[in-house]
Amino acid sequence: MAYTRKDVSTLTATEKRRFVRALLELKRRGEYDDYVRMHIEYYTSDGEDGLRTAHMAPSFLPWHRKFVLELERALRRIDDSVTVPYWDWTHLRSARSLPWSDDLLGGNGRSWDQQVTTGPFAYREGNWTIKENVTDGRFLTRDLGRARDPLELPTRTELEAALNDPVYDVSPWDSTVTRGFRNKLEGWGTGRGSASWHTHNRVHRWVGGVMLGGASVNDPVFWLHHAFIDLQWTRWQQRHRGAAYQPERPPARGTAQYRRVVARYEKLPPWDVTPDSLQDVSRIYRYV
Ligand code: CU1
Ligand code: CU1
Repeated sequence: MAYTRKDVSTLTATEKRRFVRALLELKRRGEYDDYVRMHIEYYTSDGEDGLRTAHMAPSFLPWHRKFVLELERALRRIDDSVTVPYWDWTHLRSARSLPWSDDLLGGNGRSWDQQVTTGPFAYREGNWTIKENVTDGRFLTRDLGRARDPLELPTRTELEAALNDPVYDVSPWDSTVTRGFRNKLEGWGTGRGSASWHTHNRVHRWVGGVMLGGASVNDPVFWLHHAFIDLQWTRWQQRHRGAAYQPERPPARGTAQYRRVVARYEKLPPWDVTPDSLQDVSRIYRYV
């Protein structure tokens, strides 16, 4: 039986408590930081050599689908009632709405050092010390809406524009493409500053703090954000029946993207799965 992932605004008090408790237990065991490390390790961009898997590439969606699934499996080994909820930022658009409540992820960072001081992940609670990629401090940081230079969350219209694109991705399969569902959702744009951050990327910018870089997994909102991104892939498939992951075949030897992207039937590192095998997960979970 497939389990369900819920909209965070529909969680009961008990569901919130159990989700938080499972995250804290995973952190206490030292396993949570393995996920932070893995995300840092796979943070390869266009400008670097080598295979891109997690970002700026077609496999952005299957990579994060598998990544959330692995985390969710670890949480469910601790408490089998737990699933990763999703944050629909087209509806929950304020720093005072969910998921920023004291009984879930806690609130904004304080003004002078962006330190989160409320909720279960506040440093002073002693259960959420940042261990990977510590630059400014060992505490969780946020700057919701970016106080000094305010920024809005992406709109429903922007998300719809991504969902309406019937093509999954196009050559050269990187952060520069302007067509295709994948980059319209991942959100690499042209121009400078906030005008160039769209959809998925813009949400990372809006949350700020540790969510800005490769160590973004240090903020548990990462999972709620990526569950919602993952839901968009499912919606896109429903809207464009028969459309599938691209590229179907690997870029040819001698071309710029040779060995830089994962094709539909190739292995998606670090796992022994292909993008094709991750296209339909309806037997594992579904969204409500
Ligand atoms: Cu990522
Ligand atoms: Cu992300």
